[in-house]
Amino acid sequence: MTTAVKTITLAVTSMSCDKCVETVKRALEKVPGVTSAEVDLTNKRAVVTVNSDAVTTASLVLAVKATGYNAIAV
Ligand SMILES: [Cu+2]
Repeated sequence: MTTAVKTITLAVTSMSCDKCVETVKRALEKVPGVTSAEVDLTNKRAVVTVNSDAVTTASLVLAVKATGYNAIAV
């Protein structure tokens, strides 16, 4: 089994507190193939580590949008 590890960085807008960060982080980590997500409130960035090429930036953006926040690829 091969494991492709890569990171995808997103800009996440409209987060205002640690609870937002937690919500976005949990949503991202629920996406199949995501091994971890680090969400930074100050820089409004999410760095997502994935172990599958099946995980796309678009699918991560959708996962964030489903929580009510907005994300764009950077
Ligand atoms: Cu908040």
